[in-house]
Amino acid sequence: MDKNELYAKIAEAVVDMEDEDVVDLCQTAIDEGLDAAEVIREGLIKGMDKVSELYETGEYFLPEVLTASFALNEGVELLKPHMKQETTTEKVKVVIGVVEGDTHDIGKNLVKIMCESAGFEVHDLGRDVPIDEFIREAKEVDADFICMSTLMTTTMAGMKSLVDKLKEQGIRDQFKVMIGGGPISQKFCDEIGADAYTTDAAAAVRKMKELKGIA
Ligand code: B12
Repeated sequence: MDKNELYAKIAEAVVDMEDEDVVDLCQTAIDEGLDAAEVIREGLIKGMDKVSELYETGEYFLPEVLTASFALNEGVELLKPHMKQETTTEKVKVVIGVVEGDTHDIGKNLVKIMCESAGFEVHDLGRDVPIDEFIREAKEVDADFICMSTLMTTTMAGMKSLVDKLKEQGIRDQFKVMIGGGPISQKFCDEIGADAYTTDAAAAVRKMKELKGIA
């Protein structure tokens, strides 16, 4: 099977909530020597994008979305050990989480996986994380990056609050603040004074390398 055909089938299996098919097809992709990160990007995420569309148009409801996200996660679990592991000479430390009030963590988990496969040290705080907890952890591990994710407009304000708190504590320059998630934009990033925003997980890692001066 042509790789694009296989990616389309993986996406379709996510949309159809067929977790066993997702796992089998991801295994086929690995057996055929395809790049695990590409399988996630071109297969699993494309499928989840379609699920989002179906939810927006009222064809899918929360139970379908949840079941599809389980199927996506099964695929991610299978692919994770096959991600190419880069090694960076410089240790890059990342604190990541979903801001308080929000439990959407699919995107955050993908950013985490991409960071890990780039050889970064990742401290995952999970979801629904209080802003002070991001700061506490970042100080404790002496992080390079604080990465916040949110999918809800109601929780975006937490991101501004983190930047403001860092300023108040006189430690704004100690960390690079990266933000992402559905409602986030470059405009919002500029407005709140965060350091960077990207639309996807692979770009997030490229941006982090750029900011750290490791190409
Ligand atoms: C899946 C989903 C769910 C799942 C979540 C499962 C899970 N474990 O995450 C379930 C079914 C549980 C769910 C629940 C709810 N949901 Co929901 N959900 C979605 C849906 C359909 C898709 C989101 C998704 O996973 N996309 C796929 C991932 C891969 O994309 P992503 O997260 O954007 O991540 C990528 C990039 O953004 C980027 N990125 C992400 N994070 C970061 C971080 C950094 C630092 C960087 C650089 C990049 C980056 O990289 C990622 C990968 O490339 C969206 C619809 C949509 N259009 O987004 C609604 C949506 C987000 N949900 C919504 C709502 C309202 C809810 C509920 C409140 C519903 C309810 N009535 O109970 C609850 C949430 C409860 C809570 N407080 O958290 C709304 C939010 C509306 C708003 N204005 O805020 C949306 C937009 C749907 C809608 N149009 O109404 N949901």
